Amino acid sequence: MQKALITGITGQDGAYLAKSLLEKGIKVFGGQRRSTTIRYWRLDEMGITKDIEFVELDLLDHANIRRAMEKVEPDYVYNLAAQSFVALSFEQPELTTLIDAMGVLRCLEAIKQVNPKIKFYQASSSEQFGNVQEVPQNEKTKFWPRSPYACAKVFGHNITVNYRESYDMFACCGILFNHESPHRGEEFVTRKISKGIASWLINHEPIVLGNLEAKRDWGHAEDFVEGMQLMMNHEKPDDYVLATGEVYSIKDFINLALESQNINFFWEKDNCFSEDKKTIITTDKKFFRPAEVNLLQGDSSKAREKLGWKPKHTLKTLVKEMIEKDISRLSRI
Ligand code: NDP
Ligand code: GDR
Repeated sequence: MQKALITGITGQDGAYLAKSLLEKGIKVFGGQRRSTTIRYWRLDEMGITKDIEFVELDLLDHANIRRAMEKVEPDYVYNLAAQSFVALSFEQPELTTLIDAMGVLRCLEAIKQVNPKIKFYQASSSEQFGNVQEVPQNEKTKFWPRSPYACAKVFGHNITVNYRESYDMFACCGILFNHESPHRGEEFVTRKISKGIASWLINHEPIVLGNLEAKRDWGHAEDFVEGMQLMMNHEKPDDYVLATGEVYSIKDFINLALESQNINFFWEKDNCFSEDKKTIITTDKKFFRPAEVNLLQGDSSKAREKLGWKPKHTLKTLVKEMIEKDISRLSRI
């Protein structure tokens, strides 16, 4: 039986990837860091917590990572763990760098020492393109990171390529554009909107956001974890962009979300109201970032041609799925 070790098992992608690997008959080991309350809500909702073998794994501790590799003896390591919230990286730049940059190096070193034949996936990000140098962005587009998070991810990306070239390791980077789901963390804008609207339907509390003009290329996490596996099962390790190629603003996302629930609304600048003039969306400067990434649009031709990857979900169905899940969660409280 093949064995996969997933760092970041308690996160959005960790949960979707674990589910998909288990369905393919792969034994899943979930790396989790010590916490007073381990967050299994995603794995529990998917009904897979009991099928995963958990191992202590903190990206801040090299010896701990090495022990996890020795204990599990994995065929695949998917490094999904990160301080993944861009806004927080401006408040905790050093911690973000220790986890998101040095953590990758620690994983690669541990693999090199324990068994260099272990295949390694690094969760690179479209944030690395930041102040985009061309539209759309592909694997050859120059990086221009705009946050401590993105700077750390650029290091993680480059060191993965370097270990592949230096030590002939099977190490690949998936440069993934934003992907969302009903299991997205609540701090990210799409989930803030879906949960916010589900609550607004009950209590009419306005949702307070930041920059509504930023544009993103949003896909569904379920599609993206399939792409990760295609990279790991390809004959040659390489780096690939995964993206839908379609771009929407935060305002567009809100419009789709409200339309999916048949809510009549209108905008006055950055404020959105229901037809009976109740505020649905408003903004506050505190949610703006010191440096913004205004536009991301991915060109995933390479993954489509070489891996046969293609997203199945549309943004419209994703938005509907997210809101409906949040409504059903609230109705159970
Ligand atoms: P999440 O924020 O949902 O999950 C992050 C995971 O990392 C959690 O399981 C968290 O554990 C874990 N983690 C954080 N710090 C450490 C640490 N020091 N040691 C071990 N584990 C740690 O992220 P996503 O699932 O959305 O993203 C997965 C990866 O893909 C991340 O690396 C992210 O940066 C990257 N990415 C994500 C994209 C997206 O749109 N979702 C796009 C491009 C890249 P805990 O539960 O303890 O907090
Ligand atoms: P992002 O996702 O920074 O793209 O990183 P996020 O959802 O946090 O922000 C997207 C855009 O929305 C704007 N925005 C707000 N964002 C948040 N979180 N909260 C708000 O209230 C708000 N209002 C407006 C932001 O300014 C930004 O422009 C995600 C993460 O998953 C990263 O780990 C990953 O690498 C990238 O996607 C690709």
